[in-house]
Amino acid sequence: TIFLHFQLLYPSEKCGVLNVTKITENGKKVRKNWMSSWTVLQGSTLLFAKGQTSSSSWFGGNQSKPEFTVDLRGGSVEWASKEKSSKKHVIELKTRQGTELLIQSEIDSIITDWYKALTEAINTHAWE
Ligand code: I3S
Repeated sequence: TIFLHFQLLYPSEKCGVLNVTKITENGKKVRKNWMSSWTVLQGSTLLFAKGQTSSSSWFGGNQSKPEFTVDLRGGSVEWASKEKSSKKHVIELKTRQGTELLIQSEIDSIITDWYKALTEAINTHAWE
């Protein structure tokens, strides 16, 4: 499957299951649709694959197609304000293309690690 091949060709720097929703797409506000998503950070690309909840399912090969990808170059991350979401531990990710995402985990340490990893990826690839 595409996702498995991507995994083998480009080993990920970070991956895990996060709750994700878009709030803006190409500058336009869209309705929230929180979903649990297998998330992979590879270089300046962040991939989301719907329905990936365990690593064993990679090898099953079903549903491993990336749902969407985000180009982090020129983007920004910050902790989301209370107006953006009532959930705890929410990161707001803005892309240069005008897409805004909220990324959340119930687990404090997991989301803190993602915050660091995303910030680092954005800084590392800023001049590409
Ligand atoms: O920012 P909002 O509109 O209060 O976001 C909530 C809604 O999207 C809600 O769904 P409905 O479209 O059926 O109203 C979601 O179930 C909630 O999770 C959203 O709020 P949080 O605070 O969880 O991001």
